[in-house]
Amino acid sequence: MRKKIVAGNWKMNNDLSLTEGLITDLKLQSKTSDAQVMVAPTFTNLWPAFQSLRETDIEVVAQNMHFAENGAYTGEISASMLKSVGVKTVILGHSERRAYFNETDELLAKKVDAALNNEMTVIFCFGEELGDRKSGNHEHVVESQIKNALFHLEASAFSNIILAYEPVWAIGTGETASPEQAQDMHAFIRTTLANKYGSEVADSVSILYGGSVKPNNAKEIFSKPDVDGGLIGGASLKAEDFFAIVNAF
Ligand code: G2H
Repeated sequence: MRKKIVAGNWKMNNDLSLTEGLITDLKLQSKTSDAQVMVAPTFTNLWPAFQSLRETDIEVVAQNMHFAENGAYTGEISASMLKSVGVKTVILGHSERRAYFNETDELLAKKVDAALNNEMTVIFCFGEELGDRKSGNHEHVVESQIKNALFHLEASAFSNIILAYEPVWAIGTGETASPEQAQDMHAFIRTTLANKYGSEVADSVSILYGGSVKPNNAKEIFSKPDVDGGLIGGASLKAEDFFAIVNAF
């Protein structure tokens, strides 16, 4: 059985007091599904979030990290720094990092290696742009993003990899991939993994969908057999909406 996961990506939202408020609200929610819940605050709020959520089953994860262990990388954060504040999982390759911070597949491969070498779990994000979808090139784009950043890994590494398919045209736009589009792509991703690593590995990896998941569309998206959860942006900033999505499983 693959793990079901719903992760809230808070992006660059919420200062310390708003983060504390959101966490207080999260603790008032009750979970009726068996999904693992994660939240990704900004770097400055990781430690207070970890302290506040440590007695709960909500995991605190980071939105990014650098590949180096330490050194002259002004403004960056390493895997061991994340681990020192209780973080064991990191989101890498989000399309906003790729688009605004020029993160390439090659760089992401190094970040993935650094996270895995530090015994962290990676939520690896990828997805095609609107033009790729319109030209029918979406599967090719997704396949190369996965191959370039992950296919140098041993099969055993995939026990610490979660995939997140996020079509760029559906991020924060209110546009969602239809449940069928999500299922088709997730099945394609699993086949791509199976071709390289075999079906046992492919069947064990959780593949999340991200892109304008809301309380009113989560159930249908999560009902698809190859969709194992969601990476939630806007709708994760309200505890009630986020838990409506968590409980849509
Ligand atoms: C995609 C998603 C979370 P949103 O970026 O990663 O954000 O749900 O706001 O589209």
